[in-house]
Amino acid sequence: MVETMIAYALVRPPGSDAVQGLTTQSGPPVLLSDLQRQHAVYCETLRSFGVELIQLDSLPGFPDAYFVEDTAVVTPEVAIVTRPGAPERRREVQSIARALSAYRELAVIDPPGRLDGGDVMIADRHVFIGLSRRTNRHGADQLARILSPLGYRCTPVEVGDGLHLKSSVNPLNDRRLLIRSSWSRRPEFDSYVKLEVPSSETYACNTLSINGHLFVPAGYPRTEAMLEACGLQMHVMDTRPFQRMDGGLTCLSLRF
Ligand code: CIR
Repeated sequence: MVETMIAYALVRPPGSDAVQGLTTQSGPPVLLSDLQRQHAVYCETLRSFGVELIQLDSLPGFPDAYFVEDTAVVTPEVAIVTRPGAPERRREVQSIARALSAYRELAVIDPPGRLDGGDVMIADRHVFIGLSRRTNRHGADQLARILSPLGYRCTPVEVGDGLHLKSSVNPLNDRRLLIRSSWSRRPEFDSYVKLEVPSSETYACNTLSINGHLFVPAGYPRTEAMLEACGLQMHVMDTRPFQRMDGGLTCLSLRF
């Protein structure tokens, strides 16, 4: 894989209503202070990777808005503003479109398309588009119609378990994928070297490889040991507050 250097990461802090966001997790409620503290750690860590942060204001009334990854897909050529699968999240995109218009030409996903950025994994010029509870075939087809003429190969992937495609697979360096073990024989990923995450550690599939660094959720020792093979510098962060809201490291930024 040709590693693209990332110049910018667009982020937005969890707002005062962030604890009311969508989640499938049960258990004690997450604390706003924990979300805010770990978000600040996240931003500082991205900065240490040589990335310039574009920091948007929080968006009152949209408690999931700090999971900015779902609102756009950004390539070197274009920013595609999504139509998030969760109706409550749809109007997060206006402010994202405004911010991204300073950096890229914009394209949009129209109804009846639904697409979450968490379902889009780009490795080299290959775009894997997860078909999930959030992303439908119309959304995937629209994205493919925008990106194919730009020279991207687009492959739909049935997500099944997990919220998004990137809950189960993410690109590392040198044509390696970090992938949940039950997906290791899926034909879509045949041409990659696979590092298989054991089923007890599936959450760790959401590891972010960026500018020669690996940003890894804390608490997954087998995955961490396996990632040593990549020879990249590893940074481990406590993501438990985000996990309670069904989020992880990739969803907290838009990187380009
Ligand atoms: C949601 O359900 O939309 C948020 N609570 C979590 C979104 C996580 N996004 C991502 O993994 N890309």
